[in-house]
Amino acid sequence: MPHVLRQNMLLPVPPSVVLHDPRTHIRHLPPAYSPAQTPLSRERDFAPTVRYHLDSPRKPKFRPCKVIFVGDCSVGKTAIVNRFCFDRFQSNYKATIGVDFELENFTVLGHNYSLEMWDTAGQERFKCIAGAYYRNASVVVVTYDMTKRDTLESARKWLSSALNYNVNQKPLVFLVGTKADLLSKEEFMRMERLAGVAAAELQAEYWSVSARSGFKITELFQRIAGLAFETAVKKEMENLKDTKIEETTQPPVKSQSFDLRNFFSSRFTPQKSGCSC
Ligand SMILES: Nc1nc2c(ncn2[C@@H]2O[C@H](COP(=O)(O)OP(=O)(O)OP(=O)(O)O)[C@@H](O)[C@H]2O)c(=O)[nH]1
Ligand SMILES: [Mg+2]
Repeated sequence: MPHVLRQNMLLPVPPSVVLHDPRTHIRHLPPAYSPAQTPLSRERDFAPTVRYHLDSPRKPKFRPCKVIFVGDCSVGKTAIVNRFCFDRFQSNYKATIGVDFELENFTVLGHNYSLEMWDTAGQERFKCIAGAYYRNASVVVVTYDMTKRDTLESARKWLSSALNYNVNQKPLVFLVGTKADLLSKEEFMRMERLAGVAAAELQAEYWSVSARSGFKITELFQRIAGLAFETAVKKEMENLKDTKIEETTQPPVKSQSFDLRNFFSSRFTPQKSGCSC
């Protein structure tokens, strides 16, 4: 009776396994789409100073990173966010009204890090509403439709209006061509060449993706999270350095005198109500 035997056997307890989502678990700096052409980091990994800083026993906490998606209407902004966040694709077009918001949690080098994704409307009539959500963006993703060249020409306009709301910081800029699945190989290569020139002008990192097939979607979001995280750590390192310099430039306090008269007078004044017992 093999089933009885198995019941009575003392089976070893299986080790508890923590499963990480490989999409959102980042241990090395994800590479650029074309590492030779990016104006952002060309390194294959996070800077050693960043790893060293994070090794300290103090566990730094990082604020969520604001990522804004801008571009002409119907270029596929909502589709790329939905493909990454929910692994779904809808072929019928439903215009975004104003702005949509999604939060995605990552683990980068063992630290929690979230991307706040602000998917803005491309339709002109919503522009004034969407503009209000551009502020404090750490990352700007300018999106264009690879099948429509005029949407690439609009990229400059979208980027400059996003940067106008972010004059105090320098966001990381990505130029993303969508709907790569709809192009023949020749059309794809021709469009990438044109977009590469535009990306260089805009000082943006270039990516071609397809929300329909999922081509390069995960890689793009991992790259955004990895670079934004590295930038946040470097900023924290700078801030710490500044506060240390401030502390060392403060004159040392040699002695302090306290006026104890008020302290003793309030303590030893007899109570008006007399003894409480
Ligand atoms: N074939 C194909 N179609 C796509 C792709 N991405 C988006 N689409 C289609 O393009 C249309 C517009 O996509 P959306 O993501 O809604 O465009 P949007 O940029 O968010 O548009 P607005 O919200 O109006 O600014 C939809 O019909 C999508 O199904 C893609 O990668 N491949
Ligand atoms: Mg949309």
